[in-house]
Amino acid sequence: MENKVIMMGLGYIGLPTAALIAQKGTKVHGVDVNPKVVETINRGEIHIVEPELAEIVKEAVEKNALIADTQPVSGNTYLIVVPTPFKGKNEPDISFVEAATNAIIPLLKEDDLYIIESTSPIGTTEKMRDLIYTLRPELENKLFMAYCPERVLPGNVMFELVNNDRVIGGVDEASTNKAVDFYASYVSGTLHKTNARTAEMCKLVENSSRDVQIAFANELSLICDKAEINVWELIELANKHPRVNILQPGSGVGGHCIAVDPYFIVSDYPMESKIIGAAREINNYKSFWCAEKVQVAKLKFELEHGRKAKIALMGLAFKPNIDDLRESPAKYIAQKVLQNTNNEEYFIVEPNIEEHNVYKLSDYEDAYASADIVAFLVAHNEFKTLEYDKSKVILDFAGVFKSHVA
Ligand code: SAJ
Repeated sequence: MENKVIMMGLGYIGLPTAALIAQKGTKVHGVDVNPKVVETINRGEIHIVEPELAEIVKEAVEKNALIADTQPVSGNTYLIVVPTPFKGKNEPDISFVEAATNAIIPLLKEDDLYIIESTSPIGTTEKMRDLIYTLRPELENKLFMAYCPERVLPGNVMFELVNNDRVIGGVDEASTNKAVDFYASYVSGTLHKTNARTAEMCKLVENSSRDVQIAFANELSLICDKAEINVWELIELANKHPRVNILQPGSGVGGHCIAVDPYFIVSDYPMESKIIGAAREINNYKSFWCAEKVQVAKLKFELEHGRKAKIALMGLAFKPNIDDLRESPAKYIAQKVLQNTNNEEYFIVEPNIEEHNVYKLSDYEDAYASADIVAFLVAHNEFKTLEYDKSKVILDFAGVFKSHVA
């Protein structure tokens, strides 16, 4: 029988994956709770920003290989690619995974393959297996179930979906093997077999590892600020050691993955995850510290010059050269600084977006030329074309000039 994939969730990962599978010749029925998203995709258009995605979706929809809908239909392979947000104080909320699973439970039949890709707390796949078999006891041990985390970097999704290695963990060996066969149809990276719990943990650990490493760099930046050492130079020199590879400090850690996933471990294993929890605190504190630095610079300027400073806040995105402002430390810093305005003049800059619903955006060159205090919150490429101007107070949090912060 021809394989048919039911993709539950058509967001940043679900839609590119659905389009890619459809492009490779498998029929995909994509499901999203948002009717607007469904309409957009069925017109052959996309609702997210991702290079190369638009053409692939258009082609897949025109060929009838990809159909979007608000409801699932019967298929052979079910992929759960929905968000796992927080509830309460940093506790993962798997209700979307549960809802998507509940929606397909009536459709399941013998030999179907069920895969979760959503970032999930450890034990989620087993929990969903138990839920499915409680409601469909006649299918017990007749389904294949696995967890396979996505690992793609926004902005490079279409390449990484195909080329990255994947970690695939079934609830039993037969499930792992069946899931490996499925991914082999469109992934050219190596497919690594494990069990479901290890695969779930692997995703959380990858992002936690990066968060811990960035926290180390951010902690160094705080120490160096007090010790009057240029942290950028220090890290470059330390990295000349063959076994040292320190990441870059910044204005904090943002995005919906690295700043989020470590909490999935910390909330379930609070006593054990000391470094992982501390890294989250350090990275969050770094953003607070940057906002305080701007405040201090502003007051100092006023005392020294007897007038209000003009201040440029350079960048709002969560990392360089993207237009994504969600969970952005730069946005947090801007909000915090602007809460304490006292008739100073501000220039808010984000060259990757046209307009913002709250802030009036300024051109980056104009803002830089006009400001007395310039705080680099993100190291966008445009900013690196500016020339270091000694007459200004430059708070180089993002390493644009790799200069000492104040
Ligand atoms: N950052 C630093 N210093 C650095 C590197 C990054 O401060 O040296 C900051 C960035 O500015 C940003 C944050 O960290 O605020 C995260 O950016 P990122 O580029 O490191 O990662 P994301 O969130 O875009 O994507 C990550 C990736 N995970 C890893 O690299 C381990 C990606 O492969 C995952 O698929 C993605 O999370 C996800 O979906 O989980």
